[in-house]
Amino acid sequence: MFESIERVPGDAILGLIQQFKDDPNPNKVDLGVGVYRDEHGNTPILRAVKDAEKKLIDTEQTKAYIGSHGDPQYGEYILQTVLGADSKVLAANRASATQSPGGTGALRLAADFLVSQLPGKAIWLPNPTWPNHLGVFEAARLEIKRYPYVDDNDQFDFDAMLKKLKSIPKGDIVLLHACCHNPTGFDPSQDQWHQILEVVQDRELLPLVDFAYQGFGDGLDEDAYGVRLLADHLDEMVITQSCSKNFGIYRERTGCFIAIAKDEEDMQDVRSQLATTARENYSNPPAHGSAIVATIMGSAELTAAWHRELDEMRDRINDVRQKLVEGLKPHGLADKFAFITDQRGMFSYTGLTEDQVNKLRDEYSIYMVASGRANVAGLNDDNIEYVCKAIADVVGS
Ligand code: PLP
Ligand code: TYF
Repeated sequence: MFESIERVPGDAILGLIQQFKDDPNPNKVDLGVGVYRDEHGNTPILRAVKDAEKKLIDTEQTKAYIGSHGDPQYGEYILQTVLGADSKVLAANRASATQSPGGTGALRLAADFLVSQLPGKAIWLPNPTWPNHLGVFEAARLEIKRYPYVDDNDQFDFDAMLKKLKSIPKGDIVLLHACCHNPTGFDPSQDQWHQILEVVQDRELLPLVDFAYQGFGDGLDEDAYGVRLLADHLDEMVITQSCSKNFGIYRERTGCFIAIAKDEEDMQDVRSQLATTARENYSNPPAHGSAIVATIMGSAELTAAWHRELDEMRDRINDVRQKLVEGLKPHGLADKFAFITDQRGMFSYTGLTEDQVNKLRDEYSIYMVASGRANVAGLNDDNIEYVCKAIADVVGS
């Protein structure tokens, strides 16, 4: 039977991990997959996470099923982190949290829920977006449409985005990246978020806000500006959250699907459906990551430690952005790449073409995504000069 099955290529971004590993060049630089790296190129376990795990070893009482919505205490902490402790949505009991296997699991829950409960609605994704959005939504048979996000020079094109959003059929779903847009690094300003809100209200759209990098842009609260603005002014929206990056617990698969309804009654109806969606996918979410997060957030000391480490990660990323532009100065390229310091999060759409990306890989063993997306967290004092020289070579300066 299996002889008729076709082999398909793997995920292009994850494929870079293996290509990089196999490269014997001692000067190789990994700017590919979106995991944070410290100044030594490592992705260490946060101290707050290690301490929480030690605590858990002694205090964890059971490994019995956690329930389809996951740990309610974890859900409460995530709601407060995302929406703000003083959120009027929380005060009115209008938000439901369903713990999910990572942000990807939350996206799949969202897609299955939307297809089964709001059939006939298309979802509008920015172009470009994280490629797995397409994979997850296609797999769930959600109809996908696109709105532009960058212009021909790979710069943020808010006017084009807004113009398209204004033409979306009433009642459709629009996916917005809350912060640290993947792959471009370009985020709407606060003023632009207000304009997005106006269009969403006018077209009666349902926003799906993907929040995978809270704390990696400008800070936990700062990065939540757009999400909280929408939540404060809309009756209904959905949010997919991830703890992979901001707690550095990528492989623990820890995320959350949040649904906001117009009142508690509707919220409970939605919530009941989500339990079914979760059960039909994987029954119960994995518990270790959410236990780590809840342990940290339940302790003032561990929360302070986590905040310090998150600040460190964010500061390093923003510092390295400055250093990259400075490093390009001697090559006469500082102005051309000045936009890199305006971008936020790990990713930078560099504007490099696929040919230039290939040349960087083949001649310098510098790995980035074919679209020209670089994970700037892969840069450090040891490799930044080498990377700047290589970029100057491939752009022909
Ligand atoms: N959404 C975006 C935009 C991402 O970049 C990622 C990255 O992995 C995710 C969601 C999913 O994250 P997770 O690893 O928690 O599934
Ligand atoms: O975009 C990235 O690099 C991260 C990690 O299928 C990732 O979001 C990439 C591809 C994928 C899963 C995670």
